[in-house]
Amino acid sequence: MPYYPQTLNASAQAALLGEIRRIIAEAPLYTPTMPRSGNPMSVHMTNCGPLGWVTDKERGYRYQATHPVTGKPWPAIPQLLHALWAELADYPHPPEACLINYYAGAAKMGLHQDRDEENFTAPVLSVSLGDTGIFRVGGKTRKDPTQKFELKSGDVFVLGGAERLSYHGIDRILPGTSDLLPEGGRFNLTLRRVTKPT
Ligand code: MD3
Ligand code: FE
Repeated sequence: MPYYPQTLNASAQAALLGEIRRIIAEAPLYTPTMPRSGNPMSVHMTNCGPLGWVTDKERGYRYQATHPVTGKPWPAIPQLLHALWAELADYPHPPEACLINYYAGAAKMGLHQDRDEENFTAPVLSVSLGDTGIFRVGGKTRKDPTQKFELKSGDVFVLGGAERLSYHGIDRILPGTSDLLPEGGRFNLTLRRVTKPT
């Protein structure tokens, strides 16, 4: 499991948080809803990059070029994240989407696969900021045994190759484990390649 603990030091975390604040000012966090049921997710989301991952009751999981509430194009992916991808992803094309998840208090994310991309040859690169998240990762089927990791502020995870389609989720957030966010909670950023390079 390519896990890079404490890859971002305190000043890099603060710089990245500043970029996230700027992105959210332009592309606000919104509450996604599940396909069919329309149930709200507990995680709030926005994106940056040419494409963003969204979901709603009517049209389900997909990537699109515009924010579902404002209708505007997503802001650009910060240079700092492009540099991290170039350093760690081992993939010769840039990411197209950066999903920004925000977990307040009791937010969690159930076990799932990331399979809305056209291209599974590229890895997914995750960066955590703020309170620690209890991350669970298993195998290619929902029944496979899972391993737990504590994702701390500044940690980076790269899931590629055979692990790209592993089931994974966030069980819970440990409140008060980081001083980075005055409001508490956790941001997770995932950089993704969506399309096949032409
Ligand atoms: C394992 N996010 O946005 S990131 C997601 O912390 C998502 O917000 C979690 O799962 C979070 O889809 C986990 C770590 C991660 C990201 C992508 C993966 C783990 C992965 C793709 C395949 C396997
Ligand atoms: Fe995921």
